[in-house]
Amino acid sequence: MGLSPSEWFTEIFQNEGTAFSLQIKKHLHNERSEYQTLDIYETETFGNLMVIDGCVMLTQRDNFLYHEMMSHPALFTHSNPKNVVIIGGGDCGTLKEVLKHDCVESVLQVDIDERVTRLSEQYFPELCDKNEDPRATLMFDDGIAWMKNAEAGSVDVVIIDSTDPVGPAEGLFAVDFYRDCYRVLGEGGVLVQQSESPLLHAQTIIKNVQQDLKTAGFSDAHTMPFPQPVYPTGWWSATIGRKAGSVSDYRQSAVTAKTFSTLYYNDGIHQGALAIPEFMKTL
Ligand code: AG3
Repeated sequence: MGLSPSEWFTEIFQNEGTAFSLQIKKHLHNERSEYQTLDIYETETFGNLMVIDGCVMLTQRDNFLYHEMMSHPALFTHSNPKNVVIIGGGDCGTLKEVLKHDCVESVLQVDIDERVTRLSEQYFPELCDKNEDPRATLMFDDGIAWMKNAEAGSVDVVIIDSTDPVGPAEGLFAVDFYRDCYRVLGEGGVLVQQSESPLLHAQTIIKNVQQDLKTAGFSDAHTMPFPQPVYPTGWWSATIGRKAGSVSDYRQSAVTAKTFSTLYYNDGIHQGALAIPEFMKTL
């Protein structure tokens, strides 16, 4: 990883024989935190870029796609989301989207690595400008342990905004963790988990997430594909699980009447994300 002589940052997807590159102006920051290696670059055309352990996390130009799809479909699937917990999400991009919902009374973000948030405050200030909202709490702790100890039925929506399922995030893609989420969710609770690339991971990670959610007790699980240019293959997904009822039922009139602005998400996008691509129908 790092800079090639022509000043490009490249994330190589070794197993897939592909890579994604961004031309960079400057390497702004590098550190080894207690948990991972963190890099920030200024790119030529995508704004600032955050990289964790060599994997692209977000850029200023296109993070809205991911953060909007990690939040709004799940929040509009719950009938009245008041208490939201974000596991991971230290850059605060998901938090910012969740806080756009007036019905939300509290959002707790539990990320293991405080340095991710501190760097985001510095290099992605537009994602952190709602962190002082009295409804928001930033906790730096192990999300798996937090979920194990949380009170049953105390949360309406759980959002798992993690890195790839290797290293610290591995335990977030596991049936035991989903069982804890299920217990902590109230009646009508909704969970959403970032679930990697439909092109690369349909038969592996996505299939497992869907199956594990059902094993943990969720009545329905559905994977929503969306574009994300800077991640492997440029095509990413989020998988929603619902404690009772179908993921296809959502508060459609509330989406149409929403008063906050988004750059990608709207009712047509929500409906489109509920469609199942042919090759994913057999998962
Ligand atoms: N979470 C998704 C990271 C997965 C990207 N994978 C990769 N580049 N290999 C990003 C955190 C955004 N809040």
